[in-house]
Amino acid sequence: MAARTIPSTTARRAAPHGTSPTRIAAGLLGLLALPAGAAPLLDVNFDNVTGLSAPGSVKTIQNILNTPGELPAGTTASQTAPSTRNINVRRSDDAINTSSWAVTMGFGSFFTRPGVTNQFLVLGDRSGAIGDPVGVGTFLVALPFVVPTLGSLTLSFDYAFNGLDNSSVDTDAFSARIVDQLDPLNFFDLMSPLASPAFGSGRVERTLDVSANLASLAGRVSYLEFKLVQGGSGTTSAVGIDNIRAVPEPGTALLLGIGLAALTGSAVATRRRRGDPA
Ligand SMILES: [Ca+2]
Ligand SMILES: [Ca+2]
Repeated sequence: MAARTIPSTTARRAAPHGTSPTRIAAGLLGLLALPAGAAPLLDVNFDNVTGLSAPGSVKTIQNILNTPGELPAGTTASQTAPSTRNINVRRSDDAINTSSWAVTMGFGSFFTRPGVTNQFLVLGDRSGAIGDPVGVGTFLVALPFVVPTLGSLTLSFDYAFNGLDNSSVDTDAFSARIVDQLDPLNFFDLMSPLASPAFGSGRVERTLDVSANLASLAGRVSYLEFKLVQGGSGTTSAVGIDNIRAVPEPGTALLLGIGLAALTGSAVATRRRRGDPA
């Protein structure tokens, strides 16, 4: 019964407070015009990690996770023997970056940026050029975020993967996946369309339709998980990672905007029905 007066009173009274249909429409048009989509769900470049004061400085993942705010809350890491210091963040003037692409040397300055000291994540090496540890190991970092329920999601990161693969035993491999926080068997492999094992470097950028590709993960807390496996004795590999981003695409932002506009309109209508001041 209250609905009889809502259309006219909402439009007339709401105008001075900035929620008129005209303003909502203008806001939606603004969203339509946005080229870059909504705020990122993940945006990690490791340049905020403190304590790397000189070339060769290494800050272990354990120390980083003990420093609030240097990685997203809830980030996890794990590594097996032979050492517990083989996941870390380093500077672009570290030997692992500046050494050549020769096997078990470095990343050929892949992470160097003009005029700045860039910082990046290393999986599978303790310090200096690649070479320590030699042997079997698994090195994993997982960053949490919530997969949107609608639209599409673009995930991107830069990586460099150099190693000595004793493939007569097991293959050294680098993987990147989106994994359900509560169900490790529910995951989406970001690397499977690429050459594997992907020795080399490059930028992975994949835009996924949530309903088509990530339906079982939609709305759930998930991890963007990076893992290096050294598969057998005599193998020595390392991976560098930087510029990790997860961004909802404009379609998702627009739908979110429509949802917010609907909620705003609903709140105004509720206040009108209750007779509250705007
Ligand atoms: Ca960086
Ligand atoms: Ca080393």
